[in-house]
Amino acid sequence: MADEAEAMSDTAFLAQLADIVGAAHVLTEATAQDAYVVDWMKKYRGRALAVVRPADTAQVSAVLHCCNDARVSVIPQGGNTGMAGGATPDDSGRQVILSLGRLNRIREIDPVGNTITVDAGCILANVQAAARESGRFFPLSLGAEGSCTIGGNLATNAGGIAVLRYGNTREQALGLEVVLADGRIWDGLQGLRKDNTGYDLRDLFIGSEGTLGVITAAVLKLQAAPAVRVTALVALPDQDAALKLFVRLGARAGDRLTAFEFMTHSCLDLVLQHVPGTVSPFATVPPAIVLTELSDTDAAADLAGLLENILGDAITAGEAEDAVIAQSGEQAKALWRLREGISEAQVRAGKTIKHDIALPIGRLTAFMRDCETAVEAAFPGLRFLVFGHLGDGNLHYNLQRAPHMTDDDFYALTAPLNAVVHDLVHRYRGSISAEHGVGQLRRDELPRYKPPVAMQIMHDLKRLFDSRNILNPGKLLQS
Ligand code: FAD
Ligand code: 2HG
Ligand code: ZN
Repeated sequence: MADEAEAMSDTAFLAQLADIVGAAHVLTEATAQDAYVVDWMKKYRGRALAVVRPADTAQVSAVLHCCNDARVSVIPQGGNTGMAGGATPDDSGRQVILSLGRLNRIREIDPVGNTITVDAGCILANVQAAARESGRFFPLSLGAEGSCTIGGNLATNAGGIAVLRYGNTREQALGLEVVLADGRIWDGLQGLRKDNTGYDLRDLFIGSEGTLGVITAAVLKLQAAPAVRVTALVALPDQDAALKLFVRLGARAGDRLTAFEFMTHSCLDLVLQHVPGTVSPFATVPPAIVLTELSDTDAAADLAGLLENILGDAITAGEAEDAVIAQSGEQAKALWRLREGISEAQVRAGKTIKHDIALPIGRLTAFMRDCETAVEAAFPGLRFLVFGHLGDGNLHYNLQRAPHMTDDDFYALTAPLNAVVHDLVHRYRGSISAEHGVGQLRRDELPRYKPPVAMQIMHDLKRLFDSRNILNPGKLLQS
């Protein structure tokens, strides 16, 4: 009898949603939902009452109003490329996935204020293209840019490969439009560069991972387009050399240093083995590798000469063994593929336990040494895949199973392995989530490392914004 009543109320509830967005945009069949209920890493799988695809802010507002009244949880989802399980529903089959992909308009480009206003469901690469077509540059860039959305980037405060020069997603945002849990709309799209009228609501929503409100649009900063760019892959004798090279490049190239990405030899090995079409420019895979890029808005700047010179000095000083400078855009792309293919290669190679950590830059290599020793002592034989945005102090400290382990044996190590890595990160005064967010992946670890006062304030804010706990419950914070 209860099941029948629930089924009837589900029918009525789904009909309400269909009235708002159109029946074709309320997906209830398992096959239609498939791409939405599993995350990119295929680590999390949930079930959903429906996937709802609104077309605009008014529809998002009406859907949230309806869900809040019915106390149905809502999981905001953009491109579903997140790495913390933040966009995957639980397995109750009672939650609604709110997919923002149809909110995909470029609303306005302001060439005087140097801003672009976009719907939250715009794919990042489309925002980059719109900026380019208007003679400007939108600098946020990451491996998933062909499918992640601006809303997801803002909700996770994504980093990526140009943070060193331009900052995280937060630094790109001048304003937001957000729908609150009860359907009210906050229009914060003035796009002002100065506005000291109290608490900064924009910064509260950025990085809130869909737990405080649904971002429906944003005003983003544009930059002058780089006219010249030079990319190099550098072979290093060891990991310590990476920091020396970083300091050397920073001192000579200043803010023309746009990217400084690091990987250990096992990452390059993995890419060469699993990503079709990749070729190493080095005869043997070096112990450590850096991919670096300089760029300038002045077409006359001799960046190739400058980089050649700096790398030559680094080789003379023993800080680098070899370097390849891309001679064309195609070659630069091929070098980037070696770096950006690491995530894809990991998925193909098997299960990975990931750590996305931030550390004081100067202590990175000391940390790597200490952590390797600690992990090896506790869990001998694991494969280390250490890479990341070294210039931002951000490492992806990932591990794969030892040859003698089954996947299940390996996954059973997750909690104790996380404790070894993250306790050390904490001792080094670092962060256990640099750029991917907390989602469900790090939720239970957060209270171990975040001060109780900060946790309390976050819970208080959550209650204030979402008193019925319908927005992405169980993500970021324990419910
Ligand atoms: P989703 O995965 O759909 O959602 C992520 C979180 O944001 C969820 O909690 C979701 O509920 C919430 N959310 C989504 N849209 C909204 C919205 N409109 N309003 C409110 N909440 C919302 N990340 C980096 O930081 N740096 C990298 O270099 C990087 N490289 C990557 C490379 C690859 C190959 C892949 C697969 C991922 C990478 N990521 C990286 C992770 C991921 O792409 C980013 O975190 C991205 O910002 C997520 O965007 P999305 O639209 O896919 O969000
Ligand atoms: C990257 O920098 C992404 O490539 C993904 O943040 C990291 O696969 C990962 O762990
Ligand atoms: Zn990254």
